[in-house]
Amino acid sequence: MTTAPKRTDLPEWQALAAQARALRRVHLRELFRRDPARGERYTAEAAGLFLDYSKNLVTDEILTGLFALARACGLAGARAAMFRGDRINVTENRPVLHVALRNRAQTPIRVDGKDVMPEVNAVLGRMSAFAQRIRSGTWRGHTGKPIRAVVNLGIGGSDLGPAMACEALNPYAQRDLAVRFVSNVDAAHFVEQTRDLDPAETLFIVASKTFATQETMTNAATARAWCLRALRAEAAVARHFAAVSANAPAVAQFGIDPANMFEFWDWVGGRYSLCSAVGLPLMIVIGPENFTALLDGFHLMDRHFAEAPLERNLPAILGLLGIWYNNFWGAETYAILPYDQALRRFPAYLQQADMESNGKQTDKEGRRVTWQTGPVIWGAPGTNGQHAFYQLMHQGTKLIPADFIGFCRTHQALGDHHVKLMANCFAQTEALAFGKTAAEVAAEGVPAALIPFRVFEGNRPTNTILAEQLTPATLGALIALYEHKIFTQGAIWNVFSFDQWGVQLGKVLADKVLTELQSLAEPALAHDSSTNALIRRFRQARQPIL
Ligand code: G6Q
Repeated sequence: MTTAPKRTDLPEWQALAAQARALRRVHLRELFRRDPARGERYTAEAAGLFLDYSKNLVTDEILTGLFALARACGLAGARAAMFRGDRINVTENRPVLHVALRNRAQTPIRVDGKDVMPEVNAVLGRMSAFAQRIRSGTWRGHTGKPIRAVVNLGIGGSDLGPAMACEALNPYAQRDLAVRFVSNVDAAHFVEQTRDLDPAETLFIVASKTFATQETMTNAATARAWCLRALRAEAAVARHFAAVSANAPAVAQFGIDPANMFEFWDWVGGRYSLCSAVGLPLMIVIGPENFTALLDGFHLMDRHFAEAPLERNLPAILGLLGIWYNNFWGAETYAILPYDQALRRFPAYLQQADMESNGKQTDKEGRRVTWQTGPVIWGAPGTNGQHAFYQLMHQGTKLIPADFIGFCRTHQALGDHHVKLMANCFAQTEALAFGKTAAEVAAEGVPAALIPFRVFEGNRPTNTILAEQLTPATLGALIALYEHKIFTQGAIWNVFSFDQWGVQLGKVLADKVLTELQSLAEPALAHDSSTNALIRRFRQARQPIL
């Protein structure tokens, strides 16, 4: 291990800390007054996304300082190493190449000297042929009926991406094909999602990189039994099950026809896998052409991240602004607020992408970090959030930076719904930034005693991301924007963003307890007194296993 300087010892870091102290006395109202063109100057655009970052607590000097920090932390070198296919996932000794999955330019990307693009294209081609057969009804189930429902069985990275994107791209869906997602090991999830489905018309996609995850394997076994109970022939499995995995032997052992297995590779992280075969349910639902448009959007943002100077680079700007609040203003959380019902699941998707990537306590040198790393990511669509948690954002005591995401055009042009939606989006960022002073409240005729309760301090920072319409390409660009924002932040915090030992821990922890819960004889428990007592209590009241 080398001994790179601690991030907090960098002169660029210390300069920013001093600038943050100085800026605390300046209000956004003042920053906008000083520079009337601020709202036009602090903007950037790429891959169909327009970013307005003017409502942030920054000045030209601070932005210069943030870009200098990115340079001092070697962001450009780290970025080049990822695109080149270096083994930057050091703790798992793997490259990180989700960018290869959507490398529409087809430039060779080599892993151990071998270009991965032919394999990537081959799997995309097989997915596309399979998707067409399901969509056109030429793929028949065991009894000869066409498929009407696709059920994805997967969890975490093998669930959140396609589940989010299927909802986001609903307007592009083939509406006579239902798509469902079962992730939780809680049987209620499987039961409720399949309640109204006919096994003869249902296709299960078992999506698991490892093909060993407890939840997914349990749901897959239940699905198999559900299917066979109705169709009464082992041969039905081949017509009603497909697999998405990096583990071919385990797929074969489960009984899924290798012809229905769609491969991905260990250099694709689960939370970065939407463009791999993990996107199969999405491709079936929106069609290969729209899926390709999604990949095109991802690729445009990838190129922008790789090539644009930091000062105009959307992911770098978003990442650095996040660092500014996380590390220099003490913000602990970050809100994602899409003004689009179809992006309902986008905050949850980013929660995984961001928190699993940068929720790390050890720097690349193996030292305990002495600076804050990834924030808590949360959010909900507007306008719903306005009637719930925005109160705390406006008048609470915590600083919550937020991204507002909206679209100029809607797929559901119904009356004045969309203009009302976007009026709320713009009005909220304005109110968060500028607030309402005591004088303004008094001028409204509010009694003196009530004025303190009606004052809004403002100075709450937000970004606005505006695009023309939520198309497959726009969604691709939007996801890639956040992926590379996360990459930027990981490079600056000097953490490994592409492993997830905390998730691995969860995967093994439950096994021991499961044996104890299931054992017929009273088990000898050697946990702490709390865990022992909980296990005993559960055993006393538990149902027999059916
Ligand atoms: C993602 C994580 C995690 C993973 C799931 C499912 O980056 O590693 O969310 O995707 O645990 O894993 P499998 O695909 O192997 O079932």
